[in-house]
Amino acid sequence: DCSAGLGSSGTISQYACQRKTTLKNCNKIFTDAFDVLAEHFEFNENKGHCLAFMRASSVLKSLSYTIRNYRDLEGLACLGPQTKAVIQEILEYGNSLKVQDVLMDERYKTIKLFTSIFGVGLKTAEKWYRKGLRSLDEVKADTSLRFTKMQKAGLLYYDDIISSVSWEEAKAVGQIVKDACRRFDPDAAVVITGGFRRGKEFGHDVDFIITTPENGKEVGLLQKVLSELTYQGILLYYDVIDSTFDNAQIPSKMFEAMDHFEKCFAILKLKKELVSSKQSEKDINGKDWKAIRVDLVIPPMNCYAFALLGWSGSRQFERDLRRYANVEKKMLLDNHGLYDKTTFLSAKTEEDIFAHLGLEYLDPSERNA
Ligand code: DGT
Ligand code: MG
Repeated sequence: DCSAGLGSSGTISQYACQRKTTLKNCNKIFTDAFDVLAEHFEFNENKGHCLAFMRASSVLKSLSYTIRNYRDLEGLACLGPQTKAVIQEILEYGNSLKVQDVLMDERYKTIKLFTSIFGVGLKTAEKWYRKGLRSLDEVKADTSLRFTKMQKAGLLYYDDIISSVSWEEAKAVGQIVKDACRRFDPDAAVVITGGFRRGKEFGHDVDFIITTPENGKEVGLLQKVLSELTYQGILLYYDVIDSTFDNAQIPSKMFEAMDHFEKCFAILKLKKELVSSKQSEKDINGKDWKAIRVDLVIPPMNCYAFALLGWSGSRQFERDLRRYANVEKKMLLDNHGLYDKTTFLSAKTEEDIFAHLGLEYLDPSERNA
């Protein structure tokens, strides 16, 4: 339960990797507002303001008490005049005018709608907005647009993909992926990562890390698994990104950069009969399946712990973990490894990586920053 105030004994770290952030959020009224503002600044490519609101939101998510007055903010990291002003406004009036304005803003609403399509990023959404398009129907009807294969799939399965994936559905997909992998390598390790590993009940996709105990044996596995899923008739869409991984590569400083492992962005057809709570359910059109977004990432075993840590999220947790490694330890961390000045530090488990960084281990359920 969330206690009132009196929480700010001691200080709270500016780094999410030094805070425990569970899914229990005592300050949702403030963090929802900050998340909207962060997204607004992201859409306007104002990185500084976007980051400021994301960090402030993350700090408030880690508190075990609800902010009830301005004094509760004492000793909290990452709160500047701008974010404090929003908190003050919400404390006084129950909401923020700036947030209300953003939520009503036509550009914000349209960019949010368009970027919710699988395969549509900020640049494309903006281009469509500038063309005067405002709805999905208008986008679909515009014959001058050239859609990528990914966007076509995104539009075709839009309603299924926008309705979030439940843990029950994720488990059912997990069984399908595991069975397909084990067919070709009985020792293959198949782990659900991302938000579900952090204990979320719903997600926008299901993320998997797949590897084999023996380094190198993972090569070729993805292609076999994809053939198997195609044979089963449940692979609705896939895009394979080949590995560009080089063991000698020094970790990149750029967090947002995609990692170098072989991976696949897919859409799977999940039969409702395979989901325990949805047995024999059909929608009005008699459709007895749901399209689910699935990411498969295939690192070699010697990178397994780094890949698992990097894909478990949350995004803010990952950003702060790398920033902490960089600024406080003068090391470089990414999804492939940890580099200390001249040497790579090896790790078999996530615990090893936290230990290398001199950090207390955080369970995935405490990484919901
Ligand atoms: P969700 O799926 O919306 O419920 O939430 P998450 O936390 O599962 O987020 P998701 O699926 O977008 O990504 C899972 C984690 O994987 C995320 O916290 C960071 C990592 N990740 C995903 N995509 C990328 C990427 O393009 N680059 C890097 N470096 N990391 C990524
Ligand atoms: Mg996910």
